[in-house]
Amino acid sequence: MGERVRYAGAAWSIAAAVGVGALTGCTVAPSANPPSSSSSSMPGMTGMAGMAQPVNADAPVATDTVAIENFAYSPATITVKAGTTVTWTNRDQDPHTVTAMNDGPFHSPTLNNGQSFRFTFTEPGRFDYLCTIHPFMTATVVVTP
Ligand SMILES: [Cu+2]
Repeated sequence: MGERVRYAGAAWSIAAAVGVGALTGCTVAPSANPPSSSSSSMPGMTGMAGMAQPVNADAPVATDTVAIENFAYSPATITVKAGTTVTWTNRDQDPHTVTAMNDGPFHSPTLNNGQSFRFTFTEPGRFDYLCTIHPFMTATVVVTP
């Protein structure tokens, strides 16, 4: 009796191994088909790529001046050294704000056309901000030591 049980157990484990092998073959194939959904940090960029945007459209720019125009911050990402005062100027007819996300340190009043906002960055770090009136307007200040 003991012999039969042992034999049955061995047969079962072979079947299980084959099953696992088949499963692995199945899962590898589909995941290899859609390759790089990797750089999906910016969903909107996929559509803009077809509009022949410069590749470095959102590359960091070393400047302390940001224009707000056409419902966007320009440049969208800037780098400054700690201690730098950054100036934003609204060039749109519509009002905008410069408001740090994640409880960040700056929060401008509403800026009307031609008005500016200044903030001095003392701490190194990455500061994402947006316009509270048009929350799709986002940008970043990277402060280096
Ligand atoms: Cu705005």
